[in-house]
Amino acid sequence: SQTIYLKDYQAPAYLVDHVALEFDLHPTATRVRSTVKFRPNPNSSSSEFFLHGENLTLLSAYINGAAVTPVITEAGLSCTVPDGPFIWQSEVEINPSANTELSGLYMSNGMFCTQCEAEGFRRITYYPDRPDVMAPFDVTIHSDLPYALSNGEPMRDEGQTRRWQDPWPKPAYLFALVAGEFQVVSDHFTTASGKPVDLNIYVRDGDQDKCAFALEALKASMAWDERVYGREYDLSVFNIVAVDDFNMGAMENKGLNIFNSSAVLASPETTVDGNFERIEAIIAHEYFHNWTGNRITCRDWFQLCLKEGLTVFRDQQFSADMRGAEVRRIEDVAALRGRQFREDSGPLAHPVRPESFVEINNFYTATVYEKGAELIRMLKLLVGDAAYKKALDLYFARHDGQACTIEDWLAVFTDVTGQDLSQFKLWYSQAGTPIVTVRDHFADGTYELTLTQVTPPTPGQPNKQPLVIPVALGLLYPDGTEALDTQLLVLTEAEQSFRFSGLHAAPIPSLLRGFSAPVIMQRETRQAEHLVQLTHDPDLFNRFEASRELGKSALLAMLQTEAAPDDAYCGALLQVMINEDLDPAFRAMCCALPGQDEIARALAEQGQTPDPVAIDAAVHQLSEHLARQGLEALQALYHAHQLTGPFSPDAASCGARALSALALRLISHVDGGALAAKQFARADTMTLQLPALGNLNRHGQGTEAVAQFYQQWRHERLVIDKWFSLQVTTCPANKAVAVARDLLKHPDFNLKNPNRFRALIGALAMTPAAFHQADGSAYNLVADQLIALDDINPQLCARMTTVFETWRRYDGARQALMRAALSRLAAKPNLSRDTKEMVTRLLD
Ligand code: BAL
Ligand code: ZN
Repeated sequence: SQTIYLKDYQAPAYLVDHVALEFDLHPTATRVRSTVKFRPNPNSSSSEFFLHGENLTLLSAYINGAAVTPVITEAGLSCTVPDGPFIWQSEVEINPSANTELSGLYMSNGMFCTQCEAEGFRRITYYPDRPDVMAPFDVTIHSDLPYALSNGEPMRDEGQTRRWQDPWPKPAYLFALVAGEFQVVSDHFTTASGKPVDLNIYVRDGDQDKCAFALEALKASMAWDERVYGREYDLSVFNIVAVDDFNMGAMENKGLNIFNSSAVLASPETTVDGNFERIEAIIAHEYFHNWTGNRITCRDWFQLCLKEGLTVFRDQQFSADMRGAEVRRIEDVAALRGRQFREDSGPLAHPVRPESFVEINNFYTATVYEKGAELIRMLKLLVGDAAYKKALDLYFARHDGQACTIEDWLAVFTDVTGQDLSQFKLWYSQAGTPIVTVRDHFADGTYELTLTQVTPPTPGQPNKQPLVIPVALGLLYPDGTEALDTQLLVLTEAEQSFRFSGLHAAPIPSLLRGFSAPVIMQRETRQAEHLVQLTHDPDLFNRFEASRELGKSALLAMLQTEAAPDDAYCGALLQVMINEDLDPAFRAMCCALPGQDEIARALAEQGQTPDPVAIDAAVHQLSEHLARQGLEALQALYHAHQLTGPFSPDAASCGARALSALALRLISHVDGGALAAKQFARADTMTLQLPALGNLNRHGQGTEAVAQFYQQWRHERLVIDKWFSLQVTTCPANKAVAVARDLLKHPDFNLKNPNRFRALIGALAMTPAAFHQADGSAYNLVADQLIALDDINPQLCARMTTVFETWRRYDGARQALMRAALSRLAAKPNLSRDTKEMVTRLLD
């Protein structure tokens, strides 16, 4: 397999002025005719004509109307072409039914559907399939199916021939086509300048009652982007299609977003609160791509963070406005740490802008997306809100219709502020999570704070330079009063000291408020200070941090010294839980115990070897202790936060339900599931039903309810995904492999459906105590399934190998078992390029 390098980028030899595509749709023999107007690129010295193409049968090819015979390889074709502009025409045949990779044109439940990002278009026809070649597309579809959709504006319907015109030049990865039988749910939006837009969601029959929430989220996103970024929609129609078989969450194709059905369909009966939040964010994310991704795209795939980091940042801003900035920030940081810090500390660590890849699909990562968004958040903090807005206005004005780079992006900030961003730019090229160590000293009314930054080595990058790290700091007095309002310290060197005078007592530093930089802050644990912060820090994020630190200390003490559960910590949590001055959503987040993977990571950061089975036992013990200590308060809390009236997924209602769910989960440790059984019996929404079932199963009371749940929901695919996951994540950890083995035999298990595969295999692998059973049985089960999946869907298989990315954290026996499982996968005959790249990086 060939490695591709950023430094080798060459401008395309030919540009495209126009593309016309004509499809004769057929499940096993679709014909695609293309007519492409090429002209030599004045900015390229090459005249070599190469078109990407994979798995295509070329039937005919013409240049300026004369038949030609190109040289064909596995990757594409080359051909002699005239000097000057010319017209290329070709006809190919493809087989959508045989396409289990879900890249290119494929079938899902009898419908035709496409996924072209990153390099799927070359599986549809021969074309320069690279994002810096942008062109307007005309699409004609011949099919007897009731609906046939593509990008842009619909032209007049001519019976079984449907035509679409997309006036906005776009790269091939944004092409989309969908055809099938659908139910359509519609709405309208009028843009700020008064242009009407038809909004449609196309779904399978039976799902039409699950579209209302997504439509509302879409309208809110459209209005938000006008208000906050001054970006209006630019077509008369915006279509969304829900597809059951889809590798990603969703895809931002111009005017025709295609969604994994799990990322768009929602109803109170079938969807939990967390799904509503996720759907709202993904709808916004894909919509926002219309400007950050589509109108301004990436020059090459190394620049992926240009559109993804910025669009994630924009969807985070949107969700903060919709649901509360502080609570959303806590969730976003928890996700960043859970996925990106994990990635950054292991063999898969890579820069936000990678410098090489074998298969670009392997770089749709938490680092590119979530850390990419953190870089933009830091940039905004460093230049200020007003300059950020000016820079974005300049970005849109200067680069509309272009394929850009990170250099272009940073240049608008430099041009607006005059700031030299060369050191900041290191964030894009240097992998790894910086560790900032804190030392402090107080004497004679002066507090001195010394911060040291070190970024540990990552694959291919042994030596790191100091980064620009914005540290938002406040100071508290030991009685909880404020000694210093939030200030922004900017670290640029390996070590820097800061002094604060005129203080009447040694202060408590409230560091990295709002998580102002994606770093690990290390400071000697001081329980008394964290207890003050937990109740007094004006920065809610740092209250949450204090709770995390206390929780980690309590659990580490139990694991390392067999200490008893920490009463002071439990007492403090119960105080927060019942504090009516605080938002219930915040209380629920702040008072959940740290996740098990977080504890394992904390141990690894201290140079110790985590035992996931012991961590699971300690978390259970601590939960039970907390529940016994606060049983009456928890019962009162549970009952006080039962909502009456019709279900609403708004932030306040979700918060109340989250708090009562936390109470129920703790109470179940004492009553063995009695209250959960009552909730399960009366639940009329999934947000009530699913956690009740989880608690029953966690305490050995789930058998009947699990069967009943299946009977109730067997016709709802997305609910059955939950049913698969729940059984492996809530059974005793040492039973999970046996449960998973049984479920693999269930008639509803299907290796070809990515959601179902993740629901069972992904869930097992992401449950630490189940996955890390000392006998290696879960590693083997996952490896067996990945070996079976690789031929069917290499992209998903490669993605799922990341469940092994933390293998170096564990003891020698577990390491050997994980290496053996990965080596078995590596040895599979005809291993895909996708999976091969991943196992090579994992084992290196
Ligand atoms: N561009 C791939 C899906 C997404 O990030 O929206
Ligand atoms: Zn995106």
